[in-house]
Amino acid sequence: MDGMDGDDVPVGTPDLPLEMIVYIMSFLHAWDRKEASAVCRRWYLASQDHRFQKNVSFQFPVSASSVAMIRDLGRRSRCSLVISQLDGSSLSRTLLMEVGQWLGPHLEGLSLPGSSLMEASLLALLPRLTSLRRLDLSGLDSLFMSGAFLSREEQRQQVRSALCGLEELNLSHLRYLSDLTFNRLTSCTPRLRRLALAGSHIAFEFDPYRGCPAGGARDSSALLSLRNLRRLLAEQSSTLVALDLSGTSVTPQSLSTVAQVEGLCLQELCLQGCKELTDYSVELLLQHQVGLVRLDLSGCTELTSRALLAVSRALKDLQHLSMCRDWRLTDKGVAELVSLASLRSLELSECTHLTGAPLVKGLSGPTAAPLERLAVRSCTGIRVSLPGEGREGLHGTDVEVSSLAQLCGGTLRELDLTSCVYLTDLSVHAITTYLQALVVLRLGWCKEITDWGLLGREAPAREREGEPEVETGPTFTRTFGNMGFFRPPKSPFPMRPLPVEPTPPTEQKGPSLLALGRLQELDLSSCCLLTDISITQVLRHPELQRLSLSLLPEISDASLAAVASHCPSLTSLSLSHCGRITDAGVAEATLLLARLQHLSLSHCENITDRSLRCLVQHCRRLRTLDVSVCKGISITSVDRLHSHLPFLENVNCRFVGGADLSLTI
Ligand SMILES: *[C@@H]1O[C@H](CO)[C@@H](O)[C@H](O)[C@H]1NC(C)=O
Ligand SMILES: *[C@@H]1O[C@H](CO)[C@@H](O)[C@H](O)[C@H]1NC(C)=O
Ligand SMILES: CC(=O)N[C@H]1CO[C@H](CO)[C@@H](O)[C@@H]1O
Repeated sequence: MDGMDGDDVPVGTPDLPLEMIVYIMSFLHAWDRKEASAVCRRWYLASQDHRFQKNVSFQFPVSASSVAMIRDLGRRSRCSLVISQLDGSSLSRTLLMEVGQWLGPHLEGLSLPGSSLMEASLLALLPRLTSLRRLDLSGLDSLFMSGAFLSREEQRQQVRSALCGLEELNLSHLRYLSDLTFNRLTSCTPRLRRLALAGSHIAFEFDPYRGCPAGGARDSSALLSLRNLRRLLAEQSSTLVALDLSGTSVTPQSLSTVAQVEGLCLQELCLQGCKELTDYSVELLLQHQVGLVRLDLSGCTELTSRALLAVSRALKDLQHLSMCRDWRLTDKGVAELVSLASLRSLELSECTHLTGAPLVKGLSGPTAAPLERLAVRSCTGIRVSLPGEGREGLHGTDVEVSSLAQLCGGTLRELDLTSCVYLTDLSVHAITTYLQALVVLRLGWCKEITDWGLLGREAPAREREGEPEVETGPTFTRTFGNMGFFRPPKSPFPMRPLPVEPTPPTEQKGPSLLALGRLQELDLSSCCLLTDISITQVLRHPELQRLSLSLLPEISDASLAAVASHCPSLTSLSLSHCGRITDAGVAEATLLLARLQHLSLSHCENITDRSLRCLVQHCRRLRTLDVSVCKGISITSVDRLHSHLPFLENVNCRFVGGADLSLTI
């Protein structure tokens, strides 16, 4: 990229017509297009073509430089903003005024996390946002505390005429929401499709302030009552399809009255962590809401397999089900659920009684559609006694994972096996053989995985027998050309014909991790047997954006350098507790990782201020950095970062320099 500046065309690129550049850019991922737009003026203009402008979201904290950025964004036709750390300061007010002035009618989404904003600033902005589709006011207690938000009719009229097209409203985590403020706001948004009230204070049964059932005759100025919520659901039932009541104290009776609101046909319902819900209340809910496509019942700890069975019988169109942390669940009902032809995504993480057998059985059934997403983190029970168990070197977990991998075939995009601690290299081989469409793979804390697993090779016999490795370490060639093709274990299950052809053995790309060429996220944290031997060779994923190699004490700068040069799209990298990483490695890697936004180097004892200087120089987009417990880093350099990196939101620097550590412990 040397020799290029401002308006020059990249050296060697013919002066293509703009339409041609636009056409070429249409083949790029959005994030690559963003990079390309920084190359020269013509490429920038091409990247501004209306066809790319549909759904771009910009995220930044309040700062003097973000005020300047708003004007640039004003040239776009459509975008969304996520602005954090807004407060009552004049800088915040200026920023919002600029947003109104430059982006007003173009803004599609606005979210203000971690802010404490006053009513006046927001009321000055909202009337100008005439195309707004999504508004997220979650956690903005400062807005609702006084109870006066939108109390004047003339304000409401202005806001209503701007927001009458609003589709999504997020009122999660609000302590001071009351019937009055809720009604004033929702009267300005008559056609909501999605409403989130997660973790907000809703009085479902009893009004403690007035000592009477919630929703007596009058609207409360202190609480949001069930009666009032039902009224809104009824009024907007013709448009409303998604409701989030996670983390509220919704009781079985109140859920059933919500489900029975006339005309309400929900497609998405999120009830995470509603601990009072019972199996019976789920059955009642499903009698009235049979159109649900997405249902989240995670953390509803009273639920058992009866609820799961009810779901699989009532919801014929169900696509996404999440019942993580419902630890009473057993295998019962799982096979029926997985047989649902519509099911695409299943999350059963931390359901520790679950085994893999019903998943395998359900997926082998005639109606089962291939899953796209499966999360079974910490399901240590995925390990049943099966015909294959006891065969030499073959673990129950591996048998199940191998069968799952074959059955999910080429459609699985996301697989979370974090903390499935019995899984070994054989499972990794099955994954790389059958699941080559994976975009997300999480294998953190699967501590038995070794270099051989990632390399797609069998461990030498002496290693398998548990003999200590000789000092020179395993030998391997740098090319995979002559690598033995790994044949996955013969499955003990009756199988339907497999859709995936095994990679021919002559191919360079053997079933090592290299075979998962579409990976965007990979978690190998705490797979502590992994070393430079595999990491330097098999992490070559051009689309990889998020990578965790935390808690790998063996890996060194060689791994970091290899990752940096072969994974150019990385935006998030975690190397915490990698004690052998040094400043030299960071210096080399940062040259290549200009897209990095999140970096963790916590507990890396050989990292010093020199690394931070490299970050300032080369990783200008950094948003979060964790350097906690890095003895070699001084608090003065951390302070310098804040003034030099425009997007930096958060630096975790507990116990830097080492000094405080001894004092605090
Ligand atoms: C735009 O992005 C939001 C989330 O960022 C998503 O929910 C929505 O479906 C997207 N809309 C389109 C038209 O792609
Ligand atoms: C609402 O906001 C919360 C907190 O900011 C967020 O976690 C949640 O995903 C949002 N919900 C929706 C439906 O956008
Ligand atoms: C590679 C390297 O320099 N490792 C050093 C990291 O720091 C520890 C002690 O702080 C040394 O023992 C290592 O040699």
